[in-house]
Amino acid sequence: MKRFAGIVSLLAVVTLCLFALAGCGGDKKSARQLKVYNWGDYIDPDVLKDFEQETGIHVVYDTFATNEDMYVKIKSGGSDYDLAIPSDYMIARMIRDGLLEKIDTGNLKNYKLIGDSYKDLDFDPKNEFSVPYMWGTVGIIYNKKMVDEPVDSWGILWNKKYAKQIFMLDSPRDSIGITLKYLGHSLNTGVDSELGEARDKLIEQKPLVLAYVVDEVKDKMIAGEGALAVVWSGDAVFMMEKNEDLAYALPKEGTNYWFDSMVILKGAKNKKEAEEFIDFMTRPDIAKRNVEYIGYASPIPEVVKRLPQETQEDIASYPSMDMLRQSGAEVFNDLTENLPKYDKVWTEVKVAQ
Ligand code: N2P
Repeated sequence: MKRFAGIVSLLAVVTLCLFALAGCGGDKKSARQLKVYNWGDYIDPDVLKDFEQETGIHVVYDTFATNEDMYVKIKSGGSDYDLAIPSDYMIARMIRDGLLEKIDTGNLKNYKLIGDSYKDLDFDPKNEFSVPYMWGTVGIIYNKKMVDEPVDSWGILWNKKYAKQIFMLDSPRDSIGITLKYLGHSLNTGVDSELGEARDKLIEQKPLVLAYVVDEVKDKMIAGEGALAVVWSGDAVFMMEKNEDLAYALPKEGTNYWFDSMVILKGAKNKKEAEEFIDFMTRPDIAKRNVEYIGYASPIPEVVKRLPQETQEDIASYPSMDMLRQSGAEVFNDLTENLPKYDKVWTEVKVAQ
């Protein structure tokens, strides 16, 4: 009998739980949520969990590999994201297209912690639409065991010695951009002959390229599957931590340096939640955890100060802005009417045999 009573009360408990769960499900409308669209491998996953736990906001999280992929998805509508993290030139384009909401930085307790060098930048001159997340450069990661000459020029990516040992970034602005720099042109050029030269150079390089990749490059270079790869700085830092044969170089012809910032998308249903997320990501302890996990550079001086001295001085992590500008490094511009020319170059490169 005792056993029977036990079973009955167990059943009662189970039923109650089921009702409670159903209640939660039915209550979905009032539960707070946030839809985030970020680059792959661009956050410490535990930070996301902690945000949900601290705020009770459920995060729906999706990733993209390039600015262009992100843009197409958002522009086509129906994706419903509240927040995204594009780069400079893409932010300018999204502002121009009316795809972004203004952000009330007055609601952000931690906004004041962002360094002045990361504010008032050309792509958002009054800081109305974006809050800096990370910044960095484009460079070459190489395996010292496979490359026994100095890596100081983009030209090495055209050296036949490294045929089928080179990874290029499957990202139009980056791959066309570094080729333009190698040829001595601006990576924002609209001059047809210069873009034609870049196209020819990239087509000439194709037989040497093992693959055009984005996030997959990390596993491949760590495993020693390539000698040279064009990568973003934070990914280089991540790889160098895992394989000590790897090193990062910023070629002498200059490169691209970039800023990725958090934006709120036009018509976002969860604007308040998006602001809470931005403020959370800007909190120094949280920003530091992200930096340590993904390898990229923080625009928050308070965070940088807390990193080991050698990281603060490492050109892969924190090259000085002066050094970059002197080397002719440039930020990508919104290409406006010249954009179709770049799209055409990239398509021609991709289809070439
Ligand atoms: C990380 C993406 C880095 C962003 N996978 C480069 N702007």
